[in-house]
Amino acid sequence: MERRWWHEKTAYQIYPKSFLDTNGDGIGDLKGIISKLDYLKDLGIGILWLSPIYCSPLVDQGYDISDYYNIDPRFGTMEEMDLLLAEAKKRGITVLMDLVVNHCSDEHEWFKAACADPDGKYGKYFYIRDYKEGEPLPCNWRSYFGGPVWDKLPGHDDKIYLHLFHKKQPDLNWENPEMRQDIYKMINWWLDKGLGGFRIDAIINIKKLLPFTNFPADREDGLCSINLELERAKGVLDFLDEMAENTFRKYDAFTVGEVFNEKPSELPLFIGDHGVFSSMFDFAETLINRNDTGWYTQPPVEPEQYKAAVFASQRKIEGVGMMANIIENHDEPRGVSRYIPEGDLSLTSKKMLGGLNYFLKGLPFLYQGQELGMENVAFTSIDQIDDINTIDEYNVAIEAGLSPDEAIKAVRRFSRDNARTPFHWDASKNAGFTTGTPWLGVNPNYTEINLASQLGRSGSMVEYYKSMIRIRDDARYHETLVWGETKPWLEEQKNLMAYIRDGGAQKILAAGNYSPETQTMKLPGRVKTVILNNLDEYNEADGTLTMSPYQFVLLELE
Ligand code: TEU
Ligand code: CA
Repeated sequence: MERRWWHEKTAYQIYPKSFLDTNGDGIGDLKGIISKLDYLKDLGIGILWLSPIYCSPLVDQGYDISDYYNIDPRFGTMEEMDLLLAEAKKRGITVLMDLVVNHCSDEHEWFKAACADPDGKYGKYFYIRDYKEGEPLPCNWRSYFGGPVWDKLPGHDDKIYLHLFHKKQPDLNWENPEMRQDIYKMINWWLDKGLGGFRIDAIINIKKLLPFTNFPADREDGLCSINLELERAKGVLDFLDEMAENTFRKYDAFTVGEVFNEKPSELPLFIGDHGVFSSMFDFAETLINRNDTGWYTQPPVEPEQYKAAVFASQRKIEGVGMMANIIENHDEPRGVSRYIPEGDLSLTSKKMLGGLNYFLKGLPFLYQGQELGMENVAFTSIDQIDDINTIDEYNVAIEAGLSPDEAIKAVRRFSRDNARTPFHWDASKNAGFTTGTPWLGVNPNYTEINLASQLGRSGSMVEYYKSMIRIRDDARYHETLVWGETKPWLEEQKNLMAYIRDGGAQKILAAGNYSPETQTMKLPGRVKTVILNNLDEYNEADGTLTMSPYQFVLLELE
């Protein structure tokens, strides 16, 4: 594997709308991000990914872009964006924007032009089909946010257009070379400006299964999951390779793709030395127990399932490339609430999960608030939810016969709004996020979990994250922790999750007692250094470590 600068970095995702508001309108902004760059630098961050800040009606919180060349005024100005790039650079931080090109907004000028003249140039930028009332649709796919993927083209009773996501997110037609060139031009425009690269949204969706085909319905609505067509659509890598060739490779830009469903043989093509992306997210853990029936039927994750998913990913990347490791992002509930069994959430168990994830092979991507141990929200009513995905899943649960109370309880565990509530800066009103009314309610537990109360306090979550980042950057461990192979240790031992990072000359063991009971672990060798421990105690005797509930240790072996 070729070694690149970004293999060594720790990345951090900012959800700008919820990071820090500086003008009291309740919406986080670029000025807020700029003012916290020192905090991020001090944490040890080398790559910063911003969720979308382009002009947008914000129906899907910026993942519906109406102008790729401008910053939405609610987030700030292009001057502020330039300032952010410059200030980040001074601190050795590379900035990534979100590249959302499977679809745009229905308020984008291309879509407006397509509506004005569906047979003209811009009509071919989208998937538009003729339609007569009462006829079957071209296919029965269900959009990600519910309902058919087809909707009436505004202003035309006899035409429909395709949207895999919300109806205000029309899909771009990647089969059209002219459209693709327009996208490449836009990407290069940003890279010319000094942007370091992109996180690439929903990119697997750009290749459609054509001609449009029906599949057996999987719910009462007569529709089927998008996954069926995704599995069968062939050729996405041809598009991606062309895109990389025309854009990223020319700039040596860093890219991380949102890829859910690659086939094993495709992994090198995605993230190998000459792959189409630098990296892609490992979503294996987020896919545990997922089904097409709806969130309300999804059981909680068991520790053994978590371990199996993580190790399977570690095995498949070995010698190929590096995936970006996450415990959460803006589309997922908070990792600590999801992967730690209910009732066992504590500072210790949060640290264990953080440690088990952080020292895996790959690029660690932290999501804002993860470093504080931010948790899910106990939403009690759908009125507290903004996210279109959660509202859809709530309706699915209601249609299945659940009461509103049961439905909210069932879907709140997965709500994307868990991760989207404002960042907890301090214990003052609205967690110090805004002086106005936050666009989304603050998690009431901010008085206990917030940055001001943790910074500089030894044993706090944020100081623990800082020390993990320092350890990975430390010349004594760096080579092994970045490049060493991951070898599961005592994989069969229930509720023990342990692995050796094997750098040849050096071996480092990461081990977590993923249970509320004391447990013993046979050590693979003599311990030279206890590099990190989430508890003060350390009970080793006769080559065996007795681990307290949710204890996590990082040990250098002799
Ligand atoms: O997510 C793509 C995607 O597949 C999501 O639908 C995901 O399955 C879902 O959020 C899980 O609950 C990306 C963005 O990350 C997401 O925020 C956007 O809503 C979506 O694309 C559309 O742009
Ligand atoms: Ca603001």
